[in-house]
Amino acid sequence: MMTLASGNKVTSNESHYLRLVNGPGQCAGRVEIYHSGKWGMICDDSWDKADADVVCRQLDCGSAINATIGAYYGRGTGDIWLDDVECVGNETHILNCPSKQFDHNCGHKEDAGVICSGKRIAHFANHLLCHLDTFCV
Ligand SMILES: [Ca+2]
Ligand SMILES: [Ca+2]
Repeated sequence: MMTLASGNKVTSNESHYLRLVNGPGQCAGRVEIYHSGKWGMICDDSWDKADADVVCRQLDCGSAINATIGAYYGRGTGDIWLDDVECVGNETHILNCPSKQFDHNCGHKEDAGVICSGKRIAHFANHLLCHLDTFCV
């Protein structure tokens, strides 16, 4: 079940000026970065699991299950802050990855997103208790 393009439902977990918007839980959604007083998006050119891993880790959401492309979680509005992101996967911040920062050749139909695993924090009997989210695996 997906709610596309409603635009501003924010189920976010904000950390280090990074948030996930419009997803079904706190650890999935369109990636937005705060810069220069505004939230902006990431273009999906070169967007892949290594890049998504960095975002997931940064938000304490475990590792990436998927890197979503093509505005899977709806089109954002405003600026596109990053394009051609080329993380190795072990960077501590998405801005530490090589990319075209604050410059791009994209439109919002290319807004990037992530689906993260969530973070498993404890086992109780047969139950898995997950930190932050529903995507615990
Ligand atoms: Ca990449
Ligand atoms: Ca590009």
